Amino acid sequence: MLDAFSRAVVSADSSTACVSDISALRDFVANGNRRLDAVNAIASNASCMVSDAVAGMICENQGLIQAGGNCYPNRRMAACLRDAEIVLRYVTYALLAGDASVLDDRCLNGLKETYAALGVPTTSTVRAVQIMKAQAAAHIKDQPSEERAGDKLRKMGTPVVEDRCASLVSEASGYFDRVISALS
Ligand SMILES: CCC1=C(C)/C(=C/C2=NC(=C\c3[nH]c(/C=C4\NC(=O)[C@H](C)[C@H]4CC)c(C)c3CCC(=O)O)/C(CCC(=O)O)=C2C)NC1=O
Repeated sequence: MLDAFSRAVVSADSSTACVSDISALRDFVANGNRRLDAVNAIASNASCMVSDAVAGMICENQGLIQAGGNCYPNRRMAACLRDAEIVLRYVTYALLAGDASVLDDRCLNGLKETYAALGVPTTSTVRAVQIMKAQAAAHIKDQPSEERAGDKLRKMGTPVVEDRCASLVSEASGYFDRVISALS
């Protein structure tokens, strides 16, 4: 598993050079508190995000919870909720580390094959991941919508800078996209 620092060392080493591009690492340090706020925004809303994403996925495809569907019976429903939580957790690890390797190596490696063997439908999984991607963006920006969240609306109240952490939103989105492409 690598993070932004070890990644810089490994890349420099593979071309037998010293770490020369310090500016990206300097930014990583300078914006460290924003990164921690972003991770916290996801982690502390995780159970709500997971249940909402899986509920949304099922609403759109109710065959999943009928006999023969992959969220039926309750044992599979529980496995599905657990998997969505696992994916979200590894995305937050990657966001914390500033590097996707923990997500790739410990979560996505072999997942497509596992799902194929178990008959877990990847299009539905991808839908749940897309919903979590949208939720994560809203929570990092601390702009969850009243329309979608209803009385569960919860704002972190952390000071959010002018660009609403655009670079962290796009970095997090990239990790969700990695999950989607690993399953597709
Ligand atoms: C640390 C990384 C890690 C991952 C990622 C992981 C995934 C994982 N998901 C599994 C099962 C499963 N995954 C699902 C998930 C779903 N079914 C649906 O219809 C939805 C589309 C979707 C939820 C979004 C289901 C239902 C099962 C059980 C399938 C079965 O036993 O028939 C299994 C088989 C073993 C088990 O049931 O526990 C693994 C290994 N395990 C790990 O250790």
